[in-house]
Parts: sequence; C-alpha cells; structure tokens
Amino acid sequence: MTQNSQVTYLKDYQVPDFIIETTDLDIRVGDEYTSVVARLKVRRNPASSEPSSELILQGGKGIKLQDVMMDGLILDESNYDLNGSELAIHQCPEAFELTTECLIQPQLNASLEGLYKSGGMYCTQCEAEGFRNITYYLDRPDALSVFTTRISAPKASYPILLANGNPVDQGDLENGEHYAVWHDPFPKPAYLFAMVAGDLVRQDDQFTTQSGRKVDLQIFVEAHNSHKCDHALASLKRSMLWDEQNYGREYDLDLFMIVAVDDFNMGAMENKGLNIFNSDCVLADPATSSDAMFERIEGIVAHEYFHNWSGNRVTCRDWFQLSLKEGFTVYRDAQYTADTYSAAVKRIDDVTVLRTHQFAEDASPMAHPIRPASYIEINNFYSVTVYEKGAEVVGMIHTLLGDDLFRKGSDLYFDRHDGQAVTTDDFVAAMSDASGINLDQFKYWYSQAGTPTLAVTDHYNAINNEYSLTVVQSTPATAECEVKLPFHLPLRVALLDTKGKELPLQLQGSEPVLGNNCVLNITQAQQTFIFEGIAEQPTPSLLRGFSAPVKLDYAYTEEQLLFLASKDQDGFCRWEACQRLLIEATERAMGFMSQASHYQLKDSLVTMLRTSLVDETLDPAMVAKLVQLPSEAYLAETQTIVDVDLIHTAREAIRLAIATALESELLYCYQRCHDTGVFSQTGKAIGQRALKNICLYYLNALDQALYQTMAQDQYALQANMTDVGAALHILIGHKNSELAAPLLADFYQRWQGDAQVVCQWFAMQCGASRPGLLGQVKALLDHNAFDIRNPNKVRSVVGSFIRSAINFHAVDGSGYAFVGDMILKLDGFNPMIAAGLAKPLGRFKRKTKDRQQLMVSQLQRLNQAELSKDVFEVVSKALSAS
Ligand code: 0A1
Ligand code: ZN
Repeated sequence: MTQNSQVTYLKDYQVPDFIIETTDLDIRVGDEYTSVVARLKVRRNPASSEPSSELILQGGKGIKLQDVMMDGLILDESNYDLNGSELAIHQCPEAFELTTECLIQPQLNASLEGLYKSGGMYCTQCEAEGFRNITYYLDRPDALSVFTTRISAPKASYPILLANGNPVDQGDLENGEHYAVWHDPFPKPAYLFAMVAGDLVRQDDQFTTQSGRKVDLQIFVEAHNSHKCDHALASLKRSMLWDEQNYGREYDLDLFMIVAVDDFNMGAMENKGLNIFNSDCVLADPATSSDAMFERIEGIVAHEYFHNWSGNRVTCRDWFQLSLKEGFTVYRDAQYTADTYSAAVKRIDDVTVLRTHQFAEDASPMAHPIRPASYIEINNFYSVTVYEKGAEVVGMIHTLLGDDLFRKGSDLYFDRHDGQAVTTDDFVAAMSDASGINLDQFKYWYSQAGTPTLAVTDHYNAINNEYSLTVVQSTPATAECEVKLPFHLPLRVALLDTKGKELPLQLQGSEPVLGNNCVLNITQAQQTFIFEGIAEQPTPSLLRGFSAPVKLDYAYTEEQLLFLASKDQDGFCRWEACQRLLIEATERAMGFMSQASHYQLKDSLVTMLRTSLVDETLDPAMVAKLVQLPSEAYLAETQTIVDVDLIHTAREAIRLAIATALESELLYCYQRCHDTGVFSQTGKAIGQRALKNICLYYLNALDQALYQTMAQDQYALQANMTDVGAALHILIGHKNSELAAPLLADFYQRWQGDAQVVCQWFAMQCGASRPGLLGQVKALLDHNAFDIRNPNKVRSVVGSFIRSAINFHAVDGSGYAFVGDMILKLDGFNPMIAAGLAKPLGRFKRKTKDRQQLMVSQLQRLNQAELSKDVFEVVSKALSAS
C-alpha cells in the first residue's frame, strides 16, 4: 500500500495518549529560514485506552528538525525516531516538558497550508492538518492546549505581528527587529492557531456585549484596500448582536481581529480571535463588488464569527465530525441572513445550491454521508455535503423540535460541551435530551449518503371528506452503502382550497389541532396520512420551505402548478411551482430540438410570468426568482441522461420565447426598476437591480440593437458593479460576440490595479455560456494578471471554464484535456486546489456515452502520474466507479 492510498477510518478512533497542557511558541521570521521553537508541557492522558510511553508527533515534509529537548536536556537520536512525517519520542515520563527547534521556509510553501507568504505578508492556514507544517505536534482536533505565541521579525517590513488571543508584550530588538507576544487563554486545537506578520493598515470599531463588555474590532488589510472594510465591520457587529439575541452566545475575548490575505485556498478561517479571510470574501465597495458579493461577504463574516461558539468553544473530536461545526455554523449563518434580509429569497438561494451541487455530489463517486466513515485526505471533505447538507440536517432537527425546544437543545449543547472536542452524536444527544424527542432513527442522516426520493400520491374521498397522502421513500445506493434504512424526516405540508386558503388540518388518529401548516413525521419506507373534515378536493402544498433535502416526486398537473405559482403563501413552494413549469417547458423544447428556435410557449406559462412581472406589489427580489430560468447545471441535475448541448440550446430557446412573448412587459419592468438616483443598498433597491438585470438578459435574447444599446448604456453609466457586471455578462454571452470586446478592454483598463475585479474579469470571460471558449481561456493563462499560484485566479479561469458546461464537455474532449493539464500542473504545489478541479471530471455517470469515455480516459491519464493524496483519492474513487 502506498502512502497515497492509506485510508483513515472513523472506527479506529482512539483518544490521544498524551495531553499538551500548554504550548509556547517562539517564531523568528527570517528571509531564508524561519525558526520555530515549541515548548510543550506534556502529560500522559489518563483517559487513554492503551497507554504508551511513546509520544508521536506529526510533522510536514518541509520541516528541518534542529533539536529536541526533554526537561531541559538535549535528546540524542537514540531517544527519538524521525521518519518523514512523524517524530516519535521514546520512554516519556508521566509529565515532562518537550522543546523542539525546527526550521521552515514559508516563502517556498505554495500549498498554502501551514505558515506561508502571501505577497509581502506571512500568514497561516492550519485547518485541517496544516499546523504540522509549522512544527512537530499532536495535530488533531481533540488535543486542546493553551497557546502563547512570541513572534519576532524585521520591523520595517513586518510592522504588524499578530496571533490568537490578547497581546501581552511587545518591543524592539537589535538589528531592526521587533517582537510581540500573544496569549490565548482558551484551550484550543492546533487547527485554530494563527499568526500574521505584515505591513498592514487597521480599521477599528467596537462592540459592547450584552453583559456590557467592550470588544475591540479590528480589520487588517493592505493599505490600498483600506476603503473596503466598512461592510465587513458592519456585518460583524450585526452578527455579534444576532448571536446574543438568538443563541445567547456572547463573544469571549476583548479583541476580535480579521486579516485579509490574497492567497488563500478557501473562503475564510475561524482561528480564535484572529480570523483570516480570503480578501475576496471580506473586502467590498459598491464600485467593485456586486450585491451578490456583498451578501456573500456578510454571510461569511457571520459564519466565521459564529464559529467562535460552534467550532471553537465546542470543537470536533476528529475530522469525521467536521459537520458538527460546519453544518451547524452554515445553518446559523443561513438563519442570520434570512432574519436580516428576505427569508424566502435566502431559502431559494440555498435550495438552489443544494440541489445543483450537493445532489450532484451525492450521485458522484465522491458521495459521502455528512459524517464520512473514512477518508484518504480530509481536505477532500470540505464539501457541499458536509457544509450544506449538514446545515439541512440541523435545520430538520429544528423543524422537528420547533423553535423553543431547538433553542433549549442548543443551550444544552453549548453548556454541556463548552471547552470540549465532541461528536455529532453528542450534538444530537443534547437536542434529544433537551426536547425529550427520540432522534435515534434521525441519526441515519449522519451515516448514510445519497439523496432520498419521496414519492407522494394522494386520494380525495368526497363522501367522507377525507384526504389521504401516501409517502414512499427510497434512496439510491452509494459507494459506501448499498441498502439504505428509512430516514426520519419532517415533511411540511398545507392543503389549499380553491381560493388558495390554507385549510385547517386534522390528522386521523393524532392530536386535535395541527394548524394550517403541519409537519408530518416521515419514518417508514411507506406511510399514509389521512386528513379529516376536508370539504373539497384540496391542492397539496408539499415540502414547504424545502423541509428536507429530498427529491419530491408528486405528479402535479399543470393546472395545479399554475395555481401554486400564483397562490401559495409559502415562498419556496411558489417558486418551486414556477421552476417546475419552466423545467417542463425546457424539456418540451428539448424534444422539439430541430425547431427549437421557433419553440412556442404555452399561453398559461406566459400569463403566469406576465402576472409576476407586472405585479408591483410583490418584492422585486422574489419576482426576480420567480421569472428566472433554471440554470443549465440544475437542468442537468433533473435529466437521466445529460446532453449539455441540448440543454443549452433548449434553454436558449425558452429564453428567446419568453422574451418574444413578454417583450413589452420586460421592457417596462426594466425601466421601472432602473434606478439612476443615489446608489442604495436597501432590500428593495437590491431586488430591483436583480429584477431589472434579468429583464435585460431576456431582452438581449431578441438580438435587437435597442437592447444591446441598453446594455451598453448600463455599462457606460458605471453606476455600481452589480449593473456593470450584469451588462458585461449579457454582452459577453451575446450572439454578436464583437459587442463585448471594447467593454472588456475598458473594464480591464479601469480595474487592472484591483485583483478582486481582475478575477471577475477573468471569470466573466472564462465562464461564458458560448461555445468555442477554450482558445481564449488558454490565452488568458498567459495574461500578465494571471498567476497560477493564486487560488482566486485559478478559480476564476479554470473553475469558471468548468462551469461553462458546453465548453468543459466539448465533444472533442478538449475541455477535459485542458482541465487534466491544469490538475497536473497544480498538483505539484497546491494539491487542495488541484483536487477541487478533479472532482468534476469524476462526474461522468449520466453524461452521453462519448463523453463518458473521454472523461474516463482523462482520469486514466491522471492516474498514471505521481499524484498527491488529494488528487489520488478523487481520481481513484472515480475510476473505481467506471
Ligand atoms: N473552517 C473554515 C473553512 C476552511 C477549511 C480549510 C481551509 O484550508 C485548508 C481553510 C478554510 C470555514 O468553514 O470557514
Ligand atoms: Zn465553517
């Protein structure tokens, strides 16, 4: 077995044999080498099941061990073994002090895990197993220690020195050096360690907690970004207040810092008291960031802040429990956004992500439960399943318990486990103990992968006024388990009368009143629910609020969908009815392929869309959702065999048909929403921009000079990045591809000094839904502004290209070959990013036969190369499914 194929199993978990009570780090930043002295106060762990006198510490490839000392005495090589990634200290006493001295070279670290250099600044990323690249350590989340960190560095280049916790000392040294000492009183695992040394400016604010403590809030950025911090600071303060009000969670240090760095593998990191953010996920101003980016930043700032309790104060026992902190924290940040902005729109956005990306993962060779049972490389499991499906699972617990018991459950969880490293079972036990509700069967959500289908049928009996719903659940096999046990899930339903009013619900054989909107407990493979006293045939509104992450299969008639699309009070179900009608129209268009461009829409669909477009009383953000076409990616998810070209052509045909049928309404709606007054970021203004830009998108399907000019004028106005970006996006995708060229040149000219906007410029071009993009994408790799070592640039070019399905899946295989090349290039220095690009290549199952072969042969080609663990896991799992 090679190093690459070594599998770690949840069932093998054992508590650590040793406890590191305190960790004192002395980090001396130097040009060639950075030295790290780690002084650890260690003792045997009384809870260890198989106590050993050998202490085994993990270490990365780039560390040069200089010295090992125990209780002040230098150990010679007979006292320890050093084999590549492990340092084993023999014959350790009950309690001792271990000091190691290592040299590292952060400036050469392009994997961006551990201590590395981003531009002119040193920074860290230690989750999941990056700390071992800094020093030899018990690098596991259940090893909690109190850290004190001393950093020294040349003062002129690195005037700012930061680490977790509170500053306790600082001063100047000889030779232009200076130092700072930080102490974090909260015991934490090494993955939450962070330090920064750089030349940064600071934006300050303050928050007073509910108990009256003043907390200093500081954001550190490079000087040229100092004007982009206001939104993050405002978001942070809103999040701090929200967490106090909704979960009773108060911040616990006197200082909360955020640092923006340009080179970062993910969005951001919740290190205790010192969050490190990808610049793109924290810096914003209206000229350079769209409304969607503002919303995303607010969500990420909230997410990282909320981790202070769900993740830091209560952390994970092992990495299989990742969803313990991530699922819960995503759920909390979604609640925050729903409470702060439009709950219905947030729910629609989240369901869209889940159904497009997580359902695809569940059907892929990388399918895994939210608590995986094994992994080769844990970095591959920072997935939509662990995060987004994990959040859905927490949401289902909330729905099953109701608001009050869910809050009692979360209070109990935080009280019971404060300062501990725990499991998802502990989380569920707290919810169950606090509520008295048995969640044993519910726990299958943690151990079984796959997306269940709920097949629902109904029957109305007019003689005895009974309406019955029969629910059959089934879940397809996934690699980790063939046969699935039935899930326990909440199915929220309402029954609507002919006017759309929700009928009172009385369930046969259960407590008297259920209200108008009830949650059915689905626990069996098949179950029937009978509602009594239903005087007329109702229309069922099913899976309200998307109450469970399932596929609903109910044979709605077109008439019922049209009814729900205009009458359902539940925002999600109303939108879902529109989506189903639009998907059905697209599927009909696919069947008509040869005459697709002359495809005629049904009048009923046109009327439905018109009604939404002209209704000025509706929230414009909601109208934008109601009239929006499902994406090509989601359409692909709904098909048994995915023909990307057919989906693209049919979707374009529907776009054109809608524009033709509703031209005047779209134009009117555009004009009424096109606000040329002072820029505003109220919910209404944001909704209006979203709606008008959808109208402009439809109108430009008509290929008329008037609408091209409208888009060009909107670009020229340079009012804000939402409008500029939307206009440019529309023109890039336009049939007449010449239109965009001068604007793209102008855009680059204007924004070339702003890396964030340059990434948007790359992404717009590389992700366009227009055939024949590859040449241009390859040319952009040679552009001055492209840097393969910067993950944001790689995502904007290669990630965007993969999202352009007609190009990635080009029938000649050129898209796959290109992505294969990029994976091989990247894998040499940043395996995490390389593996992210490899996942889409593994999703060949439902593609057309010719494409399946091409994708598999690209995977085989990768498999010949020497791969990182990260890419090896993705490629080998995909090949074993072929
Ligand atoms: N815990 C972070 C996500 C994260 C994970 C890994 C990273 O680098 C390898 C970076 C960030 C979060 O959920 O925000
Ligand atoms: Zn997180």
